[in-house]
Amino acid sequence: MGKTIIISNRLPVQLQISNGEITAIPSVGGLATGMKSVHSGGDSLWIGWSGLTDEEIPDELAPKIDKALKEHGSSKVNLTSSEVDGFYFGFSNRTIWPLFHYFLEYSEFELKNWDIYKKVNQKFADAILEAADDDDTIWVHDYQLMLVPQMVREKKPDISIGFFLHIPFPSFEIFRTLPWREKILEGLLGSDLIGFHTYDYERHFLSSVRRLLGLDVSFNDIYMDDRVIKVDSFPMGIDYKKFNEAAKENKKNQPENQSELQRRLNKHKDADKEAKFFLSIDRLDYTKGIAKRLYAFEYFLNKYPQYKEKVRLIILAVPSRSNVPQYQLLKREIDELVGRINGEFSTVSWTPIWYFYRSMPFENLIDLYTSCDIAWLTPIRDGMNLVAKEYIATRTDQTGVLILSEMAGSANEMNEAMLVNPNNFEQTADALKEAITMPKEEQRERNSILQKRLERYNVEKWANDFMDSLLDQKGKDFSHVAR
Ligand code: ADQ
Repeated sequence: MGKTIIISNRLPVQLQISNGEITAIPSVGGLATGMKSVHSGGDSLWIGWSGLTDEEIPDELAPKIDKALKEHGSSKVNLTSSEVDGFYFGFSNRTIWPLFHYFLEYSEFELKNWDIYKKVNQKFADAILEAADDDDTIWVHDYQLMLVPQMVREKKPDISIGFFLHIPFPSFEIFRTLPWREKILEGLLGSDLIGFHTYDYERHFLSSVRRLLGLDVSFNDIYMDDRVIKVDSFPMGIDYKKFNEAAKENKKNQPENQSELQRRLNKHKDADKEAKFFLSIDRLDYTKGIAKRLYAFEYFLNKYPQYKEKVRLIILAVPSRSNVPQYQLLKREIDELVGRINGEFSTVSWTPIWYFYRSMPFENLIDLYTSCDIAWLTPIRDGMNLVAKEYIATRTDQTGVLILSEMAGSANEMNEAMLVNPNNFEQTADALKEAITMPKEEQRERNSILQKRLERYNVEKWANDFMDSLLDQKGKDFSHVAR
């Protein structure tokens, strides 16, 4: 068996240039962690964009960058700034991202960006073809690279290719509006295995394949020429142990070792034993429903005024895609909403919303997870939502309440959470009240079931299941199925 080649838009390392020297720092993001068992296990290569455009890399530094990346089993695809604009900010994030999250009105159908998307996908495919042997296994990730499987298949018809989509696949009625819909499906069908987070996304995809390409579909197999493509769901998990153990360590921290954040949170909790912290953590993205959450919070404070001065909402919003206009507008809307609600309800001793617009180090993320009584995660649409899983993993005494949107992929596996429709403020306000008053015994009952499930189906199992299924698919003999 050959090596494994992983391909994603971004490499799992961050490059830092200082005084002509290059440092490559491993990323801590979900995908990077998730793929650890596949990538660090031995013979593997990760291909992706480094995050620096060609214009930002001085000629003399290019070999140093390649060397630093090689030490992390990585190899970069070179992109110019106009390619990043058209491919990443353009087609990926202004066409596919909104469309696949049902924000049809935000989707821009620009021929120029589509052309750049094709061109850049070909660059990624060429980088694979240059590195791949026939017995290698290729795993392509996410919506930025949907044409890559077919581009590789054309040149290497027998190589094993898997594709995983990290965002929802929308219903046929939404998907059909895309001018290049057939091309996207054909691109994906270059794979042997196509994975989604949930059964619903899988069904939507199969329905589009049947209706737009007229292909034969039986259960989760697609018949195309002399190939059979398997479609399946693989709900992504988290590194459960990492979060659980970090939380245990966090609890042991003596005051002198605690972060400023942890000390402040503890101080407030000590001062008022009935005080409750609600936690909201997301990238600042319109799909995550942050603005709706703020309106729902205002509605809650008006409907249940007895909780004024008792509850606090901590919002951690990570800056994201800030040169896409919709994200700039959203940032302004959230800034204004936070200001208005705080202005309306604050007292001399109480500020209802603590708003952080930044990324936080892992330790502070754990401070928040372990200190907040209620995690309030209500995206309008979300492929999975790993934050919900991380929160539960850190609840070492099994208390804590998770209020989760029905529209998050994770809701399918987290039935013991309080599931709400993010557009229903009344239901959400009532859920907040119920969460505040939920007996500890009930919290433990719900969380112990969730924890067992998350511990068993962790991110390593997710990656291994996908790889096993891909190997299994490649090992099958389909010579008799040509239709
Ligand atoms: P995202 O949209 O980025 O991912 P999510 O699944 O919640 O959403 O993952 C976010 C990750 O970032 C989490 O691991 C979290 O710990 C981390 N994070 C969040 N806020 C942070 C902060 N302030 N500082 C530091 N780290 C922070 C996409 C899809 C999701 C899907 C994932 C994985 O949109 O639906 O679950 O991919 O497939």
